[in-house]
Amino acid sequence: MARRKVAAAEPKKIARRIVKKSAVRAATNRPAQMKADPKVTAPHNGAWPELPPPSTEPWGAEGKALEGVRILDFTHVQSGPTCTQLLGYMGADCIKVERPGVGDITRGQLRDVKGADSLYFTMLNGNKRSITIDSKHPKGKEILERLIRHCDVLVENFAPGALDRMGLTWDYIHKTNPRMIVASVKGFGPGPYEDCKVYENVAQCAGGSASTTGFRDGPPLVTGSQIGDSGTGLHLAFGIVTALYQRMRTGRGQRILCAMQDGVLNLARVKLRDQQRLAHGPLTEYSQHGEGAPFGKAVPRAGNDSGGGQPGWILKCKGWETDPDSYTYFITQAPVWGAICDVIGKPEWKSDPDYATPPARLPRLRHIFNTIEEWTKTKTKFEVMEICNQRDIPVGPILSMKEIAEDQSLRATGTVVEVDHPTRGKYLTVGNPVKMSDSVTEVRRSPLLGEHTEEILTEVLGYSAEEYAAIKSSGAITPSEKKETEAA
Ligand code: CAO
Repeated sequence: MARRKVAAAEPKKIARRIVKKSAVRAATNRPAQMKADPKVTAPHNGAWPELPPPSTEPWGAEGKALEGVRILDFTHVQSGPTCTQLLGYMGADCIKVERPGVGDITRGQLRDVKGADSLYFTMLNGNKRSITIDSKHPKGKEILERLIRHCDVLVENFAPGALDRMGLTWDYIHKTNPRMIVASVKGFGPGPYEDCKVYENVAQCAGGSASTTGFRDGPPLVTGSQIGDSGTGLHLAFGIVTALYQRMRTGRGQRILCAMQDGVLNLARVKLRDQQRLAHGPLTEYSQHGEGAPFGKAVPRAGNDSGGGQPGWILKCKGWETDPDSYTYFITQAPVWGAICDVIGKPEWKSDPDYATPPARLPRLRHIFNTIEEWTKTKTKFEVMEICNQRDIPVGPILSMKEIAEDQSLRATGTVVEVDHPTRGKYLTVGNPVKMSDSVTEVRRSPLLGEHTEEILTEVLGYSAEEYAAIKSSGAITPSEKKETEAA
């Protein structure tokens, strides 16, 4: 009881401390945009400084959720760019800093159209502006200082120590702009591997995903989903938005670290669950149990077993002999077991003690799935979906990337978006996977290298035309001759 009282009093105390408008202004970089409705004085739920009354505008009319947030985007390759692209989709102004003449290395990786930025780059850098700055050039450092003063968040995923070697230490940044949030992706957190450079698959291996992916009699496998890179970028975006929220109360920034190993482990947490369950006996829902194969000391690879308590497997569908994706995922969910028995023509299993209950089925899962497969092989994966959905049986077709690219419903929801690019023409990208009723997402093409350098220097940072010309001739924003000779 006493604890509850303290908890209820605490937000009010916080609210009293921060309710003054001046304090709200101090906690944000743009008082005009964050200004609360002067009519409202009561703190919301006692914890939030001054929320305006609920808007009466129609849903979706309130623009972009992160409008006004400025990101100093020092990211490259995939993990960091995933994060900043998501923030850009939400409306943040992402100013991507790239090395003059070189840019993000992915611009030239896996090129499919000669002379155009690769899809690797374009699909991870939409909704951003590009400025080229040599961060080691004295004038470049001066520009960066202005950007640090101007922005809310610096996001980076350089190799450990690289930001410090540029002179952009936390102490320097925090002194220059105490409100700035500095968000980093690294391969590992503090510990024996903290200095290591890390790419996607290394993270999948170090985070416990690879050892638990694949078939029991095969080697560890990495997944096709970029859980190390894009997964960690997603975690970082969550950290940034949370830190922006906290800054509303504290007025100061903080450092955020997302280690790729940690991000992968977070996504693979059910396997750490199973590791602990192993101490108490075999993992009965793993098909290996039904097959009589003993468990070792660590969680084994479970093939296509379902990760939850409802057994599932990938089954062949009509056309599997020629189409590598003619498969369905089929879950024998307990509440619809009767419907499954009817659909596959085994109504007697409903009352047979060997099949009627989930524990009875566990030792014979292989036989059960083989029997269901005899039925799924007579239907296309979409027919299986249609028939099973009518009976609430959870199944899912194995969709190829071709099918996804052509799926009109994904286009309609803005999950797959076609964008036009000046040098490569039209390309598909993945739009905002997070749909919000009152925040619109506009997906814009990725910027050309340095496309917005002049615009950012003059319109955002306030350099005069003369100063811009001087910066240009200083070599801080253009490729050095040496670099150009090397590139040629
Ligand atoms: N001006 C001048 N120099 C610049 C610059 C700019 N605008 N932008 C980058 N550089 C410099 C850096 O300062 C660094 O120089 P030093 O090593 O001399 O200090 C150099 O470019 C290379 O940076 P890097 O070490 O980060 O890049 P890399 O290609 O050697 O390594 C990667 C790439 C991804 C392995 C490494 O950045 C890393 O481990 N990052 C953290 C984990 C991560 O995000 N991995 C996911 C990558 S996506 O698969």
